[in-house]
Amino acid sequence: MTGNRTLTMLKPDAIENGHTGGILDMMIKGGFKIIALKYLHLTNAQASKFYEVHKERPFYGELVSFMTSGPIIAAILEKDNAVEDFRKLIGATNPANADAGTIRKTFAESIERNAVHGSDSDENAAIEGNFFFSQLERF
Ligand code: FUP
Repeated sequence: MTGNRTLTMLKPDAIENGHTGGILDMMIKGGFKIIALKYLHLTNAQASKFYEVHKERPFYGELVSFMTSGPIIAAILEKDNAVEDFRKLIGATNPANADAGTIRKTFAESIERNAVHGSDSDENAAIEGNFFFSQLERF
């Protein structure tokens, strides 16, 4: 079942820039079904925990600061081959390198303010889904 699910966030830049509807539309038209969804403003502790794997990276502090700069939308999405297909739909981390027609090419500002998150493995999709959602919040 995990192989069919991924976790996404619409990041503060995407919300601020009014791209919520456009991005969710691309996800749904891309064949992803919304299983769970919430609008929230991460605390410093929550964002630090979510991005713990990056804590030794030079951009960690800025990443946490950006991710707590405004509200986000978190969602669990379902589709066959969800993790890989979703990473294709969002495009490269740096929108300058992302393919035309991808979410990041269309909506992201920069490598830091890159509009969306997508899990990078089935294992992390499950961990990240559990970070945001209880079983009662999944439909
Ligand atoms: P991705 O899996 O495409 O989201 O990219 P990474 O896991 O490599 O990075 C996680 C987040 O860290 C990115 F979405 C944006 C941020 N980041 C930077 O701010 N600077 C960098 O050089 C690389 C990543």
